[in-house]
Amino acid sequence: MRYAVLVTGPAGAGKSTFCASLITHAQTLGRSVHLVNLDPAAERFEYEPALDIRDLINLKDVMEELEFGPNGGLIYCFEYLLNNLYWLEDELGPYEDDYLIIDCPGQIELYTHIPLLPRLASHLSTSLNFRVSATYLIDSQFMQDKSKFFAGVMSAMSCMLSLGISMVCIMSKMDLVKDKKGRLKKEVGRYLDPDPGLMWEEIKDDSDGGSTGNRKFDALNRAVVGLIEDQNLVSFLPLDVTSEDSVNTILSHIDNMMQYGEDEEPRIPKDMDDGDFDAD
Ligand SMILES: Nc1nc2c(ncn2[C@@H]2O[C@H](COP(=O)(O)OP(=O)(O)OP(=O)(O)O)[C@@H](O)[C@H]2O)c(=O)[nH]1
Ligand SMILES: [Mg+2]
Repeated sequence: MRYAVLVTGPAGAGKSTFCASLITHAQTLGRSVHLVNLDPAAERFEYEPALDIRDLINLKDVMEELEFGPNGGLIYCFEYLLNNLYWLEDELGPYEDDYLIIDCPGQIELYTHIPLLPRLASHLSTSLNFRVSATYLIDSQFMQDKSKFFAGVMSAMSCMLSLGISMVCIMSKMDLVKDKKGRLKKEVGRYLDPDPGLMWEEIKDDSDGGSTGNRKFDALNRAVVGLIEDQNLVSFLPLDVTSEDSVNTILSHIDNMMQYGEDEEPRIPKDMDDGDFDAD
């Protein structure tokens, strides 16, 4: 069985740093994982990618030759990749029984405007037989008030719905939001496993106290909270790349999501194993 984790999130959220720390950690566990770079604008990596979109197409060349800007160039690179999927298949050929960590670009255009990454995820799972999952990283420094929290959750949800695969949400750079005693700052901790309903009440109270014009957003805010609750996408795993435990917890969640290793050892259902199941 082959596994692939798409590491997504806005520009600068810490995706490449997280990929490197996952690889370091997997190596200490004696596991074989490979880095795949899908960012044609990437500069350098802590680990050499086993597969790199820059070997197929280079953003700088596209921008120069076709006179595209950076975002148009990026879309062109992805369309080129999707039109040349044989390259991906050839490159992935030797990686049987493997675990790929795929560093993705952050531009939302690739997810929602033109669903290029969703098409790639679907190709990996249906044609190339991978079990595919995703992580979505949000920088903890941007999660310090309610409106940014809602904006962040909406962007994560948009990514999850467009990819159509299981996803864990991660709040990155937690080492930067600790106080001098190493404790997590209260306002950030609150957003890790929040109650959107309670936040809605607070937003409502804020707008009642402030300009009455904001009241017209009550129904919209309530609908957004309802959506977030329905999708069950309200908790974030904290990522502190300086802590092995933190990286380990996240890797276990990802493994669990893809049922990593479960095919190798068939499991006996718990209730048949604990003795209170009588065959007679
Ligand atoms: N303190 C701290 N800094 C971090 C952490 N993760 C990333 N950074 C810093 O944040 C910046 C962006 O990190 P990257 O890993 O390049 O982020 P990215 O999401 O790959 O960025 P793009 O590829 O440009 O979208 C770099 O300067 C990193 O050193 C972290 O966990 N803690
Ligand atoms: Mg990066």
